[in-house]
Amino acid sequence: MAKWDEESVAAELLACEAERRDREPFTDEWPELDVDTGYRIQDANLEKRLARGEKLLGVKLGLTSEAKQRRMNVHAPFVAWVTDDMVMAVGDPVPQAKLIHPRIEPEIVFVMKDRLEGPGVTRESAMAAVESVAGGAEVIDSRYRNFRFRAGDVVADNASSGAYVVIEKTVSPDDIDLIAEPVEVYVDGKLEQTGTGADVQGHPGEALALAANDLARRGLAIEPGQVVLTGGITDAVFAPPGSTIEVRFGTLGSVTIEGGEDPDSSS
Ligand code: 0L1
Ligand code: MG
Repeated sequence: MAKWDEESVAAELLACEAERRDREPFTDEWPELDVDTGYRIQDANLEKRLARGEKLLGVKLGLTSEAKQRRMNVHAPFVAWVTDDMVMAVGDPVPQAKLIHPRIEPEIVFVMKDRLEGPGVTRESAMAAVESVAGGAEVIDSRYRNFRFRAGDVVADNASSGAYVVIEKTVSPDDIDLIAEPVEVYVDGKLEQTGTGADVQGHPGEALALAANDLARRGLAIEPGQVVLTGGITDAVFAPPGSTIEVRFGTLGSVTIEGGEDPDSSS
């Protein structure tokens, strides 16, 4: 009999998160943990998050850019959940005490006006359902050692969710060229990553459509008022205690995130 099943993997992932403990990917021992199994585990853990009082705020996509797919060696995008427990205000430091090995990546964020339900959603119909666009940054964290995982592992792990911040400035989707929108990521003042909105599936609206169509396979939709993080535009940068990360967009503003204090230091 396999050592792992959906229930035990779900419980172990939440335990790793609570204890700030990483582990080897489950697929090392349970290769049958595929993407569909990963989604059942992800949804089971969303239910547990909601049962303990977290509020569902929306959806995040993972691995929608070539840069991210190459780095993680997983070559398909996927969908996961964001809750209010993951929200950072502008100016908040990286919540090191909750995370194992945080990394930061820039994201285009949509706030939804209308319900978006697949299948058959296109970039155009997806963008017509968007209320506003913002820039943001996701602080990803993985329950897998050295971020080593296969597709089923990372889907089960809610796509390496950790925390995220949305820059206060918002624009109407009609007032921004999302393909050309540039972003730069600085670590301790040094430029480390650059990209544009085109790096996200050619246009972040394609990622939004992809999310709606993928959720439809599980009978789910994106609801009015929800946020959608469309996926890291560039590779993520490490955000250790004491570091300073700045994410600077062309028109969507910028945010500086301090690495914060080392929760394991005794002083
Ligand atoms: O750990 C990872 O990089 C997987 C999650 C990807 C998140 C993203 O691409 O936005
Ligand atoms: Mg992301």
